[in-house]
Amino acid sequence: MPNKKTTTNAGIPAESDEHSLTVGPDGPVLLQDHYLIEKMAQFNRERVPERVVHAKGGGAFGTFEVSQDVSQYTRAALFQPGVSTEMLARFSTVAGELGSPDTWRDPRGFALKFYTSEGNFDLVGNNTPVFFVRDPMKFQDFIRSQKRRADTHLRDHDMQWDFWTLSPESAHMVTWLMGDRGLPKTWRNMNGYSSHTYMWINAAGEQFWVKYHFKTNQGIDFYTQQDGDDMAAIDTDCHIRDLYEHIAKGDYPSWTLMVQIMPYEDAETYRFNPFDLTKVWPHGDYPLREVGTLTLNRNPENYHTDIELAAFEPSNFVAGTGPSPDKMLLGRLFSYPDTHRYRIGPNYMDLPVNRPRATTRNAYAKDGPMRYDNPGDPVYAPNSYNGPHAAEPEHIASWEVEGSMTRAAATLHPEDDDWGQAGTMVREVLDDAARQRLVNNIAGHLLKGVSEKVLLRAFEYWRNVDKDLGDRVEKTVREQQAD
Ligand code: HDE
Repeated sequence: MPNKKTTTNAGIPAESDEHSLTVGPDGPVLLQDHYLIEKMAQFNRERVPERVVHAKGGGAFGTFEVSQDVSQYTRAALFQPGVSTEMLARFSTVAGELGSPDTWRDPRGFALKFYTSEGNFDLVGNNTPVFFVRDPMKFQDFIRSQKRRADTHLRDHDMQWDFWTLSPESAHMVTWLMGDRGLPKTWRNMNGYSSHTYMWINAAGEQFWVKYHFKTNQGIDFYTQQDGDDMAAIDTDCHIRDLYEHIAKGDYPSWTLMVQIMPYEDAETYRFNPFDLTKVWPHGDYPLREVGTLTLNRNPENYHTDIELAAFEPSNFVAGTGPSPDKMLLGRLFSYPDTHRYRIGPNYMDLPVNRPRATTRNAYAKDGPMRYDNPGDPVYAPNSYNGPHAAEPEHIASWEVEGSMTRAAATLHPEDDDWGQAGTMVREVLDDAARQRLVNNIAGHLLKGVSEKVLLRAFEYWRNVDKDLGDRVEKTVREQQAD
């Protein structure tokens, strides 16, 4: 017999796990059966709303160990030589709901929370170094075009390509999406990127621009479209399972953090807009430098508590780090705390997985639903009763701005356009086999219900990326339509 006795939520021993309270064994169920009512009411309230994007995912805890000295660029404690920081990672798809297959073609979320000695630092990236759009005004529309129609409640490739072909800035990211990186074999076999440009600030207050690259130490591996489709029918949770089982058997996945550092003053004259999220900084311009190693070595004890309620927010900047003029990043700084307040509640930061762990919290936030770690008096600042007071920052992350209010596309740098970097990737980064898989993936996706008028735009879209690629895509589609 198990030694633990079932209790109610109030700790009162439950009278039965199986039988409702009735008049006689066959009589009516009684309203005073508090435990039965508690069980049914609790069951109806077990779900929190799933994430509006990145709903399907999984993750684990680990450590980040600094191996190189980058202190000349940042004073952030977690990036100092020899420092080890506990962290949490969550990987995810983007468009699929909670029950969708791990092997749908999609970018993968690569969200990191570092419990640093100066407060929590969150880097919420993807497995791609760029993104589909460069203005937050279009993000909501982009996501809706990837999800479900209003009439059929079905995903619709015509809708996806209608948006993409009317948004040429998406070309670089769609090339990544339709290529091998759009269907990683496991979360262990993919890189993670900040995608955005961020700021680093050193102890002297000097500012630098930085892009983060988490290079997998397990090697890049991917599914072909057919293998991914097959796996979706075999095991919809194969990525969650893979990560959990490898950590459980002590085979800990790791990533090496590399950064690209741009001197602050280079930004203005750089050949690409360094804050345009649809662009990379070619590594020849700003080489990768190693910082340290991220290792995932502890599975969540409870998926709901540790992963479903985890709240990542790009706005958690610790000293020595900061934002950049990237419009998408600045939009995200509002959106993540907003979505957490809606999804989990205003005191989401009170939850163990979201609280700072390596430093004390002296916030004046108080009360509200489900708050259990409430600060005492004084409840205001300034005060003369020994309450916390803000320390004047040694440096505030900042950049120069000028101009009157407007709604306009960002200024173009010499080599800025919507097609060039995608074309360079197709011609110079992909090998023949990868290019052929790209053609097949694009054509296969277009053949699933895309209307003729959108098809014609799609062929032009791909010819703008690379003439040969576009011609091959059109030829493949037309041949298969004729079959
Ligand atoms: Fe997100 N994104 N995002 N996103 N995103 C969310 O926050 C948003 C963008 C990313 O594992 C949401 O907690 C806006 C880029 C990841 O819990 C939401 C914009 C990148 C995750 C949100 C973007 C990301 C999210 C929904 C455009 C890569 C999962 C649930 C301005 C650099 C984090 C949530 C996790 C989740 C907003 C664009 C990555 C709605 C407004 C670009 C990895 O707040």
